[in-house]
Amino acid sequence: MQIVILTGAGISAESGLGTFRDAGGLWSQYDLEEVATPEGFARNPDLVHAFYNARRANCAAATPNAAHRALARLEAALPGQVTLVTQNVDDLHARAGSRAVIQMHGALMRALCAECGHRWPAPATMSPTDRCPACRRAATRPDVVWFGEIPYRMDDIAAALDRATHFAAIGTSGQVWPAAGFVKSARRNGAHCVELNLERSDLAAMFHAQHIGPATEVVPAWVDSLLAQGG
Ligand code: BJW
Repeated sequence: MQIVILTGAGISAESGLGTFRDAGGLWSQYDLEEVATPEGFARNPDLVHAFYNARRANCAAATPNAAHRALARLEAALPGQVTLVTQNVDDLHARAGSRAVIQMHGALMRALCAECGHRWPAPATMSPTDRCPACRRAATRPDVVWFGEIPYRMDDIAAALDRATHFAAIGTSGQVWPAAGFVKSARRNGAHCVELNLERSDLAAMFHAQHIGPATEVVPAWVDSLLAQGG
């Protein structure tokens, strides 16, 4: 069994972290062009840093929930057979005990120098005048992937999708590419594809089955059923 799991903001919703596109989500409060594009950052770095500083504080105060913990349990029970790809920039999978996590949209808790590419643990509060510890230039930014930028570790993800026998998308609306295309790739390669979400997503027809409900309920139950199949 080779299982690829894609998670989105919905898995962290019950830990108190906001989703993007649900009613009351981040994109109803902020203009994504202003806070999640390189052009927005160039126009107003103070605003963008304030947006991510607040989210970093929320993330630090949040704790992993039963869905994060269930995925860590799955990885521990099936060593070498689980690839966890998350679009989330929070660190709740790692704090729940998952080891092999691909954070394709980066990490809130890391800083990146836009000039020299150096990465380091982000301070709680970042500002446009912060200097890179390696090259000393004031070109620091959150190490997250904005619209128009290329997500991380796409080669590793493509290789995992190529060998997948099972694919699960958890708590993601399927509206952002390239992650929205993963189900099609996995399915083309013969994987059994399931969606776990509060509601059917825009991509629902691409999946063989749905598990509808809050992640803290449907994810542990799905993990139990996979392990009962013999792993
Ligand atoms: C629950 C729940 C509970 C709630 N239990 N479920 C035109 C057409 C097609 C594509 C494009 C286009 N124009 C531009 C593009 C490409 C663009 C794109 O996709 N745009 C779309 C808006 C159309 N994509 C990009 O630019 C990407 N780069 C790219 O394509 O590069 C080219 C390239 C790729 C590959 C190889 C080579 C070249 C980059 C995308 C970067 C996205 N960045 C963000 C911000 C990151 C930093 C941050 O966090 O601030 O990533 S945007 C935001 O959306 C964030 C998320 O990771 C991402 C996905 O959101 P997610 O996780 O799905 O959240 P929601 O809120 O949408 O959904 C929540 C779901 O949870 C819902 O379904 C709920 O029902 C559910 N839920 N509570 C279970 N308790």
